[in-house]
Amino acid sequence: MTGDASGRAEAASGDRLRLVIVMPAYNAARTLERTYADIPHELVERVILVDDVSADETVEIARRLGLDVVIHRQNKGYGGNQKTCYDMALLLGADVVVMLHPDYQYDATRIPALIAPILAGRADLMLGSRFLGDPLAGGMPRWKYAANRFLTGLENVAFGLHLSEYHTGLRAYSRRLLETIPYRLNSDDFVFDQELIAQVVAAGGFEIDEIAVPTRYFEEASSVGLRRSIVYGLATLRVVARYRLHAARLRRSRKLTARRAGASVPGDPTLPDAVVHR
Ligand SMILES: Nc1nc2c(ncn2[C@@H]2O[C@H](COP(=O)(O)OP(=O)(O)O)[C@@H](O)[C@H]2O)c(=O)[nH]1
Ligand SMILES: [Mg+2]
Repeated sequence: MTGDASGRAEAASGDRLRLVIVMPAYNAARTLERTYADIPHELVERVILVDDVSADETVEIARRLGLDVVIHRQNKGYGGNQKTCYDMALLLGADVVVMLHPDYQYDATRIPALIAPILAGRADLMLGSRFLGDPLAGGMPRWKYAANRFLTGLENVAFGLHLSEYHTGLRAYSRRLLETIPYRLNSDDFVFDQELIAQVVAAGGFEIDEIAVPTRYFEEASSVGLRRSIVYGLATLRVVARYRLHAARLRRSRKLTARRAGASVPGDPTLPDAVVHR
């Protein structure tokens, strides 16, 4: 546990809402400490880092910083990493969960603004959007900017939303949302993030909103090149198509069928495929 309790928000019942930060990590040694330092610790109950078999000192640094560290036995990928992140956060009693990349790409000092609508009961999914600011000025490559704009436009039409971007790595969720959405059925790859949004839309009854976050591009902040981006883009198109077929009742999708709210966490809560250090 980090920080003191005084600044934490209080639930209507008077209980403090537990904010848990999860960091899906893969070779984050050079950026983890900076990312961690910017977290508003006075608001946070726990910070969990899930290591996807990094080849660098990510785990040692995370332990030194006092994070809760979970180590995958084998590399699962970015989506597989997030599955462990959310399983752990729910298991540890999180009321609100923030997903923060440990690569210092997203500004962790924006977390209070990001979670405020969830704490106020006005939103269940909050996205930190780079496109509410100036992503090109922040160093986003032009081709990523164009691809993001194209996919975002398509997703807005398909989902009936008006978001400025869907591809951000700074997100916050209510516990109710994570308990309802069958995220364990999603891809273990980057498209996990898009599948989750499609699930939220398909479930209905969840408010999605966004706040502006600065764009930060530098060498360690991005490992995804053209080839992986093309795979990701095509996978995103497939998510959109599957969503439309599901919504039109032409082809039902199990992934897009919400679980009962309050149902237990899917998968084995003892996480047999991971080693937990606390
Ligand atoms: N588990 C896992 N995480 C990865 C992998 N590649 C990248 N990541 C994580 O996924 C996040 C996004 O990747 P990144 O390269 O920063 O993508 P970009 O910023 O969108 O270009 C980062 O927090 C990485 O630590 C991987 O192969 N496995
Ligand atoms: Mg990044």
